[in-house]
Amino acid sequence: DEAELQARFDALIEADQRIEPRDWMPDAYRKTLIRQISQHAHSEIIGMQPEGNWISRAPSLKRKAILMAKVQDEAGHGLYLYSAAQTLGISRDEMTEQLIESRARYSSIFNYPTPTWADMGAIGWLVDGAAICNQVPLCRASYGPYGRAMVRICKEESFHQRQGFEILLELSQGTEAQHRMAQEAVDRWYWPSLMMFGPPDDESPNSAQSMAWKIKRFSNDELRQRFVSMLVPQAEVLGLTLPDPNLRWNEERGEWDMSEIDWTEFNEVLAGRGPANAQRIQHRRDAHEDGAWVREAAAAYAEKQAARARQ
Ligand code: FAQ
Repeated sequence: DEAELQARFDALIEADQRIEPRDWMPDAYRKTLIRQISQHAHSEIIGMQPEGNWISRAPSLKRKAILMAKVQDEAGHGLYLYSAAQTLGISRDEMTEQLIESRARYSSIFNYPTPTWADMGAIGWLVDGAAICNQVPLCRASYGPYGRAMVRICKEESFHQRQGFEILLELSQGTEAQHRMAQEAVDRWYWPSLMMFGPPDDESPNSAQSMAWKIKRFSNDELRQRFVSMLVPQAEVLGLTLPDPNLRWNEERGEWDMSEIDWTEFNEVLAGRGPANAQRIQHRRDAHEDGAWVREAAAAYAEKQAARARQ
């Protein structure tokens, strides 16, 4: 009966074992996973746009090839994640509808524009850096298909972060104008990248339950702190400054003191009023409509094959 199934589920979680698609799971666990995994998938897909903007304008053939490979990786991540969500009983069509009708969330970070080439460096260094900090612990998420997808995704994100770091390093050590461009991109992306970790712990409605289920292993603020610890020495190597005059190590508390994050900005972006929200969704909708003929052709082909098999 239900109580027995619940007890078995609780024991698996307690023992750090994995829950697999055919296992019984509480409805709320299924729902929260569909929410998080589909949001994550949408983020990867929408996240192709800010960098896609620079593929045709990359400063060299080598840079262009690298950027194309990175953006293709993001498409791949989106597809694994949609597949992981599908194992929970939601269809890919349903998730796509939710996204293009603006009923689903995706990461706030992808609603900012990319006016210069240095933004490609800042995205790799800061956005992929934040993604790694957040996602390495997700490799141990209690839901099997999600945790396993994260392993490969994290390996690719590490490469992405290094390529961003390398772009910034080269610009930082370049001409004065290049150095300035690198610094301005870091100034633009630093605060939004800290917002990627979500609201502060005391305003994070989902954290406690997700941590009890071992989907999340660390709180939003813990991961944000870990990210800052990673950035500080790297910024020094880059010769760039993190745009927070109050950033310093607090020996007593054993954490970084920092300025207050502008949560009004975060909430505005979540409400759909960030600098590029409308453009991102419109682009995704147009791409979906433009792809209608491909879906129709694939369906017609599958139907023909099935009819042949029946003969
Ligand atoms: N943006 O209670 P919590 C990438 C929402 S990396 C938008 O703390 P939770 C790689 C949250 O959904 C980016 N919404 O929620 C890449 C919830 O709303 P809901 C994607 C946000 O789930 C790099 C509400 O606020 N990574 O794509 C954000 O426990 C470069 C309350 O928040 C992932 O998705 C935000 N920043 O913790 C691609 C990682 N923060 O659903 C291309 C997996 C919070 O109740 C280029 N996700 N919200 O309506 C997670 O780890 C978690 O879902 C958190 C949020 C940590 C994001």
